[in-house]
Amino acid sequence: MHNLGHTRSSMKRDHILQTPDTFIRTVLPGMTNAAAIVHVAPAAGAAFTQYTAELESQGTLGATSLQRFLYVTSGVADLTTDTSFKTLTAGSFAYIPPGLAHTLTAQQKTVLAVIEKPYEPLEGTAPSALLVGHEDNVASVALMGDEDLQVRVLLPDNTSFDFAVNTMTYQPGAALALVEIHVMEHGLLMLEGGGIYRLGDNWYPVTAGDFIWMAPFCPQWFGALGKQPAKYLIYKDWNRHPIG
Ligand code: UGY
Ligand code: MN
Repeated sequence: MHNLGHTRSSMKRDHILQTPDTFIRTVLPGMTNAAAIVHVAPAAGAAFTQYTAELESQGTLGATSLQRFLYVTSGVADLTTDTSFKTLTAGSFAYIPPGLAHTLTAQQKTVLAVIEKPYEPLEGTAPSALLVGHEDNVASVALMGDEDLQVRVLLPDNTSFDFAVNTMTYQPGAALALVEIHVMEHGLLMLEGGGIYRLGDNWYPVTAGDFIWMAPFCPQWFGALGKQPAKYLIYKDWNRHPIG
């Protein structure tokens, strides 16, 4: 049926909710047998770019000189550099430092969350080397003592990284303990389940497949609804002074 111009997607000064019915696919330079859904980019006011890459078998990502983070939502892909070869499966993630030449080739249909950001140098610190891991091997920690809200911090929390990427899993009924207002911005991909996201003065029903961008200081709160856990992948800028 025709949607008569309705969508849950919303674009406000300090946040974007982008739902799959409004996704537009494009091909970024260097991508082959692949499409990108760009969720947020500097054009919208963000300091990073996040997109979903949908790769056919043998599909590849284009090159970047920026630091890049990958998280596999489904499929299998090979990440190759001059000195390493890693196979990524669902739940695998990779941190690729700025300037490291690499190729990412799908073995089968594969979907990845991709985050790219210019590295913010910090005196006395160098960017991390290539890092590849799997979510299952990352310890899960209760947020503020709430066992029903588990966080996995995927990247080591040290100043060689200027951003963090975490997964957060809420049991049905679990919620953030407060409305957060903070200087960090977020890119958020709903992976499983759903609930209600407060963004600014708006309350949105959200579900797996949705993307949210939160600008710095966007008031934010989430409560999980339904009978299955809600889980999201969340990016934030981290470990740097706000004034740069
Ligand atoms: O890490 C965070 O700031 C996280 N608790 N924010 C969020 O889930 N909206
Ligand atoms: Mn937050």
